[in-house]
Amino acid sequence: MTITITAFERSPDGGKGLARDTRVRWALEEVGQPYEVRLVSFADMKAPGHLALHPFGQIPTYEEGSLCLFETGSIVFHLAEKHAGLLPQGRDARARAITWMFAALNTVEPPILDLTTARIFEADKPWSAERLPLVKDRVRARLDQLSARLGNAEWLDGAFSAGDLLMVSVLLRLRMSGLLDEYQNLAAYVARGEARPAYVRAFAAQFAVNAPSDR
Ligand code: GTB
Repeated sequence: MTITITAFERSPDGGKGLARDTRVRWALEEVGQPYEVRLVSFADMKAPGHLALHPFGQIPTYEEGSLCLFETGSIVFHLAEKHAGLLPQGRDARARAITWMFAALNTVEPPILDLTTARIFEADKPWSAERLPLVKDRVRARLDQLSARLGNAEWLDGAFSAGDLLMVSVLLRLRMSGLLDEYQNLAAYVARGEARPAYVRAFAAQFAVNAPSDR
């Protein structure tokens, strides 16, 4: 059955892979599923056709026959349950990998998103300089804990899993801030994720759409 996802017609990041379709493309590549992409403009995302797929008017969405999903955590989980490669076989190991998926999205991603808001959307506010260090420290608090847990391990809990896929995807967003490089093991962890052939293919696919051109 054909899988179709949606992605930005042109991502504001110019192909850095930071828009959330990249993590879905990555999961699809990890489990070896071909997919098609429907590119949508900002206006398309808020039009009734797209809102029927995604109530919040965002990308990415996922269609597979009559199944329509939104939320990257749900899409990655669906793929990980349906295909081998992203969740371990053992019941307890599987539950732990799923726990890391939630940790990435519920515990680590929120302060990182807050930092993006503070750095980009609030930079011109008179209180920005005072707030930014507080926001950065909240990110550091999470990174301290994550770094301590990861230690010298290759992945968060044994073999690479959907938990790592989401955690690396979330941490990638920090690179521009310089905060990731304050943690040698986390920077190496992210680099290991980026070096996976499936990630390389996913990144190249989104880059082909979003890279700045002379046109
Ligand atoms: N929780 C949802 C999920 O995980 O699926 C969040 C989805 C989401 O935020 N989608 C964003 C979107 O559609 C795109 S990824 N935004 C449009 C809107 O809300 O109107 C966020 C994003 C956008 C751009 C960059 N960038 O250019 O660097 C990075 C990340």
